[in-house]
Amino acid sequence: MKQYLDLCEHILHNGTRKEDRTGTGTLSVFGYQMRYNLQEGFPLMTTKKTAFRLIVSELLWFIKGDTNVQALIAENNHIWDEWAFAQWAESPEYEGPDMTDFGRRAQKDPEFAAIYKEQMAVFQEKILSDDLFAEKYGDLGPVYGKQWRSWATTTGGTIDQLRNVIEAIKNNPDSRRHLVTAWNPEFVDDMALPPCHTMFQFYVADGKLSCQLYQRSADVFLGVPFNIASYALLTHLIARECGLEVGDFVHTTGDTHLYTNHLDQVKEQLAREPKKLPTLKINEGVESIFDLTLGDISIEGYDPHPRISAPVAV
Ligand code: UFP
Repeated sequence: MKQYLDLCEHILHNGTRKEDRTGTGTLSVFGYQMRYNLQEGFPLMTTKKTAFRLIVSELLWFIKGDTNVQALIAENNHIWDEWAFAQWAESPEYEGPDMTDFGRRAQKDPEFAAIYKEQMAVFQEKILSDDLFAEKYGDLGPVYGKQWRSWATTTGGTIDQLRNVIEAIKNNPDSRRHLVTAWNPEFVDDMALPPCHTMFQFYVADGKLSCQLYQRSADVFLGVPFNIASYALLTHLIARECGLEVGDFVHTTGDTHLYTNHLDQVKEQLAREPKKLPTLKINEGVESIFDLTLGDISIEGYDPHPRISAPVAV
């Protein structure tokens, strides 16, 4: 994962101080590209432990076209909880303590953090036990799953971009139109978070499938390790579906930033020696990408340096 460490170095040396939506402050560069040859191993961070299980669970959730956090919470995956929680905390139905600006306040005020944690536990329990509640507050709007699998058309129909791209790769591999886009301008304002990974394209050459992602906004310390592994996994899954080997994952990023409260953690990571990349294992008994579940995908030979924690900018 030298490419990733080079990116961190590049931002530390060349990044411009830039304010951002979260009020945290960043060091940022605009426009960067990394390339991972997926034949050389699975690109999961070895210089810090990264939760592969969460990456698999989220990707399969996108692939199924789901946009409700209920299924994620049921798999003990909490990466989208805050966005759904906000919908409940801001609704007239919410009767607990004031949760205004809960993300930032919880980071600064331990007393509030404990109250927030309690309310979040109540929320998670309600999402799991009450389907009507989950329908109302667990849905994140027309986020990735919706755009990938059922993009709404002007004539009242839907487009299954993912299924279509798989068919196109199988039937017309040389096409230069193997694209899936999550950035739907009509609905961006209805989404809990406008898509960060906005568009991806597949490319077939020499029997190998490559994928390039355009990511408009990239939190290099916390988000990017997940994003790389997620799209590497997607490339493996689509290649398998289409009877192809894997080629490269090309990661192109727009506003590419390190939050200023992640700099010590980045330096700690940079001081570590990368290890051998792990390998991906997929249950051969399941044929279709649409039938895979969490237990069907695993990683072997993953022996990373320990986790490095850092505050999430919200
Ligand atoms: N972010 C990522 N990758 C993701 C994701 C979010 O890096 O997959 F969902 C980061 C980028 C940015 C923030 O720091 O989350 C989103 O904020 P904004 O919408 O203001 O770009």
